[in-house]
Amino acid sequence: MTDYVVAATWPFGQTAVKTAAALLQAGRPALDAALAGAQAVEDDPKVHSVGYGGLGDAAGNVTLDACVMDGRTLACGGVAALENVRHPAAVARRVMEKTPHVLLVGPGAQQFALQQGFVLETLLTTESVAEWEKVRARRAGRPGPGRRPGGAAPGGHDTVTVLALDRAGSLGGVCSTSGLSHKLPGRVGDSPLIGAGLYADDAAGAAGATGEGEEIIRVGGSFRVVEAMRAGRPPQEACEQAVRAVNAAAVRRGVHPAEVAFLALDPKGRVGGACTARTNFQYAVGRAGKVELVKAPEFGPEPK
Ligand code: SD4
Repeated sequence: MTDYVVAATWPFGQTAVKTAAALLQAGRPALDAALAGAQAVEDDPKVHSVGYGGLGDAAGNVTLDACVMDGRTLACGGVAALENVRHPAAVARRVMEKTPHVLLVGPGAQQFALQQGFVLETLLTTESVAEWEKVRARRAGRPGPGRRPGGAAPGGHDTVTVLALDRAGSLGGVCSTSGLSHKLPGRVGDSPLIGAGLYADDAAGAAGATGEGEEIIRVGGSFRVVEAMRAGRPPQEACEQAVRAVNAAAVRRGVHPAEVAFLALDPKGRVGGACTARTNFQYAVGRAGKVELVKAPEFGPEPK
């Protein structure tokens, strides 16, 4: 029997890792544990970039994106632009289990959530509204969405991605976010997209992303990391390759590379993480009853 391993993005990933580790320790499947971990972060009102208490789009509406993937079967599901449901990752799992589809969006996703017994509630908190106003004032006169919701959020950063290896040796992953703050209404990032924000395959590894979704989608981020592991790269090197691809894409477009990070876990339980320059990406790792916070190495664009 393998020992469990769980990894999650950002310092708030420690909450996810602790929750997930208890389930993995008890022998539960990777996806169950990863989902419980992500849900603990979705429930935390202090995290202004995931679930309840997330920051709104340009019109002030909180719209959530999430997806899940089971490395045993490649079963997967996602929801995008889902409003007023605090557990989008759990809805994504129902999409995976109860429908023949992979992705439901907007009002259709909300209707499905209601049919599945989820309740509607406001996801705004007094604190998140005040924070949204602060970001708006700071950004006044500057076009486009906030680069990172976490940059504006005290005590919280970005998307939660949880990758787990269970004691049966299988992988599962979950990704959940309220996306970039002040994004255009209708904007969807990488987080609900299988292959961009998340990918998991027992035969190769699991990977997830955080940061500016447009740049992650552009390079097929998480799938790229998993395919590098399939080709024999350790998770650390696989993440670094994907970060280099993000940097190279920015150079080709003549823009400054965005803040993007990747996290990976392979079937042997090895974990890796890497990010673009000045992203200050940290991730939590749980194994053998311990949780540690790791600072990922940063990579800038290669000189020409
Ligand atoms: C998005 N990747 O919507 C998410 C948000 C995030 O750091 O992780 N920002 O693009």
